[in-house]
Amino acid sequence: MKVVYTPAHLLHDPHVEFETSQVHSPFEHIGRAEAIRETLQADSRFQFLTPGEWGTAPIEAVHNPGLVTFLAEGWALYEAQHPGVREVVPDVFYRPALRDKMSQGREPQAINGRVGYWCFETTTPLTETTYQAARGAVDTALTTAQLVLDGESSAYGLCRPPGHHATADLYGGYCFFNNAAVAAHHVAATTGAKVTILDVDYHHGNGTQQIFYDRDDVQYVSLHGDPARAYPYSIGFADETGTGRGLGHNINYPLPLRADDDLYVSALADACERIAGFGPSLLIVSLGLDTYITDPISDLAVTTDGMRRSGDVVRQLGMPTVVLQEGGYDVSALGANVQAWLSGLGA
Ligand code: Q9C
Ligand code: ZN
Repeated sequence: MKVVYTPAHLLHDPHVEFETSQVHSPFEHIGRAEAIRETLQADSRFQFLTPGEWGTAPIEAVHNPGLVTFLAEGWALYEAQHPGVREVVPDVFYRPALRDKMSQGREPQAINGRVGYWCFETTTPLTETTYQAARGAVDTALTTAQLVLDGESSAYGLCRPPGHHATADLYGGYCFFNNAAVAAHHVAATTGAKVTILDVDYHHGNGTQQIFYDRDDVQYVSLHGDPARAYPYSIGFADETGTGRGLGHNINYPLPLRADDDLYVSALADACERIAGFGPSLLIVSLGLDTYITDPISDLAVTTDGMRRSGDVVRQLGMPTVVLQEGGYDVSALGANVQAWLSGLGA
């Protein structure tokens, strides 16, 4: 199986994360992607290649161009006003309700205001070179999709930073650009084909759901920790099924605490029946390994064998499959879990 990887991810190297009302070292760090790279490079079934450059047009087909501009220039403008700052995190969030009864707000002019306009939470620091890393992750996703369009039955893109929490207008949840959404839209728009995004990250992919919620050409199917207890808390419920033309094309499987391999694989088999019913020409998997039993920020109980079984269930769909890396924070097991999942898929 071909693997797309770029060292550009090393350019996103935040030193702190403000989470659970504490400052700690980031869960989402460069060692994650390097652990996956080392495991797959030691396995002769995987051949590595670097992504091509796709520019900003495929990104701006999904995201607000203002978000792209902000991520490209925001750190330097902020640092100019706050010399010596290493990573930028908002301290004032733009909340539309602040302007209740007034005209709709617009992007603030002051850089401190702009950060809180484009970012929705505190765990996603913007560093001097984050933008280049985020662009590299999108290039990785697009190149991986192109490999499958060109005839590979499956391919894996080692995207970092991840993407599925980024909405059309907002970054957060360790995500800047929605890699899977950019790839899915690019395939749907350029080939006219139907695409499914199957999201198996522990966290609901609120960004991906938002981007495709009113569309009937891209189906979104997600298995995740129930938002009644799990991040992102306000989205990912089973009754969110799409709107307008998109009605019926958004499918959520909120999962209970400590869901084990059998429960997980049976929910995934159900999800795959819904995917087969939609009949896409291409499947994109948002692959998070934070469903793993010892993941430090999650609460499911999937084992490495459960990862292999999951890949096997997806293989049985028999669809051209683009696998893109999302979360997974038990770094000691991350490489083996990706390897197991891709082995199940038929690597
Ligand atoms: N106290 C991905 O897996 N922190 N993002 C949650 C809960 C953010 C996870 C805070 C988790 C984001 C791609
Ligand atoms: Zn996650």
